[in-house]
Amino acid sequence: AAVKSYAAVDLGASSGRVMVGRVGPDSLDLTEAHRFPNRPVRTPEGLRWDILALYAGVLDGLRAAGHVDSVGIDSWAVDYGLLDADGALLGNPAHYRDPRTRGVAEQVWATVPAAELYAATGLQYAPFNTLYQLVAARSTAQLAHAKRLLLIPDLLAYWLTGEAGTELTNASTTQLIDPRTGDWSYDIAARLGIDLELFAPLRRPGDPAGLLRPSVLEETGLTGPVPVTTVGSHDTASAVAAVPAAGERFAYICTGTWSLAGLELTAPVLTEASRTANFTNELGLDGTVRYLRNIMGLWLLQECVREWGHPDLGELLSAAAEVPALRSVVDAGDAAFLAPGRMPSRIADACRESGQPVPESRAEITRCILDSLALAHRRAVFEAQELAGHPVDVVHIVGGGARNALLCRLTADACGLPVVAGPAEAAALGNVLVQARAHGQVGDRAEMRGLLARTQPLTRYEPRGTTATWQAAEDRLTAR
Ligand code: LFR
Repeated sequence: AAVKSYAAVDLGASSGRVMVGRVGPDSLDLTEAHRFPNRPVRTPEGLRWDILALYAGVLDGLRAAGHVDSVGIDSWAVDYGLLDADGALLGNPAHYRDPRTRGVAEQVWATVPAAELYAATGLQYAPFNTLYQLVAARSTAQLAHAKRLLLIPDLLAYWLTGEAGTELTNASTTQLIDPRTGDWSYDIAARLGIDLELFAPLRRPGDPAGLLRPSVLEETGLTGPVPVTTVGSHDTASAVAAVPAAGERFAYICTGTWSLAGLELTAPVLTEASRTANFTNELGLDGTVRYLRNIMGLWLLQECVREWGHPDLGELLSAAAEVPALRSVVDAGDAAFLAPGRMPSRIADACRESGQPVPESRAEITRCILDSLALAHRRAVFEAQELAGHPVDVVHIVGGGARNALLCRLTADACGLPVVAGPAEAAALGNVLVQARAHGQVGDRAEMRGLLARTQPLTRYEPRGTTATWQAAEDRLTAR
């Protein structure tokens, strides 16, 4: 039977890549066609994405990929570009770490109380949710001139094909979608003066998204027609689709710049307890709900490594493994760590202020970060089970952190559950598999996951020791 090739464009906060997935009746392999840096730029107006550099990287990647049967695009969530009446981009998209949303949530809650907002949208509070970004931009000339808003993957798909749509899994991170209906929250938008007409029509993973334009074919040397297929365009939705789990009793942690830790559910959890625990109900494939918490993730380490001039990561992690466990921990869910810069001293400050030993060496700081992440993973996995009434027997770690053995081992120990690590390129694989499904090559989600479990190398970590020391560390954190 035929093998088909799919290009998966997967854009992360620090790099983008174009991967080629080859799918056969019982085979799945992934190779990298092109990887390019994603360097946000601090402009006088604020922190912005260099969207043209990203688009150039996508075109280079498609050229390097060669013939493919289809193209799918996923990226980080919440951010968008605005187009004018001619369809031209109005400025560089703002970065979700840009401080322009500071204090905006309080303003929004004065109109729609936080509890009501959660009951209607199921989205955890994060200052960067698109809703807050749009309110922050309310009186800008750019928004006044905008006729169309496209989320990042939809913007790139528009440039490639000329067709505009709003992909649902990513739309669910705007805080303007009702997770019960999968349709817009018309009432919330109206009360906050957000014009839903800015958004292109909703489309779902698997839907066709147009054909590469003639100029794009020319630019990339590809022979048409090449269709673009809608995938779970939120990278986390694609990553969850590629969790190689069997059955339903699993938790997942999508690791990378962020750790997104939680469950796949069939219905949202919109209770007040869920809101105060800051769990989010994002939408996944096939009407599923990604019930999860955003944890600051390897961002904490990436920022330290940047500050230290990029020392060898392998050596740093081996040294960290030798440092005594759980000497000091920080709250890896704390929005105080959101902005870039000075990360080692911000972590040291947090330890000092909470009366813990201050980590000094690079190894100690790294250990503090990994212990803190494992602890935050534990808390999210436990609380999600409780709030959703959905018990699990195993934790799957996918994404870049699946390659970090120390992080996986500590997470298994902290949770007292086995951890299955891999695949590291989960977002790209989920992207490929949704395209393969749309092209009739794989069946339902369970079949996609079975194919992953059979074809991808996975590492299992059994929990060691007692979880009491982790509980004690958690009590130390929450006592404050
Ligand atoms: C991960 C991610 C998270 C989202 C954050 C900001 O890459 O997409 O799911 O909360 O980036 O968009």
